[in-house]
Amino acid sequence: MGRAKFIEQAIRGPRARGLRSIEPGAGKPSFRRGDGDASGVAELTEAVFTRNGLFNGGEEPPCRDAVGTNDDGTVNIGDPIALLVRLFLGSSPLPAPGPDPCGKDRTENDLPACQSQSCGEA
Ligand SMILES: [Ca+2]
Ligand SMILES: [Ca+2]
Repeated sequence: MGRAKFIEQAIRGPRARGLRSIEPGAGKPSFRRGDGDASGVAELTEAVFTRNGLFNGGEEPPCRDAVGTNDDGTVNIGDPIALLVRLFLGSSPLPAPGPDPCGKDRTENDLPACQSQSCGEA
């Protein structure tokens, strides 16, 4: 639900709000899906960063949920591939949140919750 709809329902009163006014993932920290290095932008370097972390002993991403671009609850080679397909072939958007704007993960998985530095504080 967008902010405008939430405000509209808040103005109309509690009967109109119901449970639909609760954002999925409310209370969770926010991040941009695909922005694995927390730079604020999901770009080609993310795919390289993730691949290096997985196979070349590279740096661990600060937010594993962000590099989990296909949102299947694991980080593997499918994630940089999903990002590359999105960036260069214009496939369907990555699962929420993101990569723009910041948001909360709307699915439950075993990846640790993370607050991206580029998204401010939770
Ligand atoms: Ca980035
Ligand atoms: Ca994944």
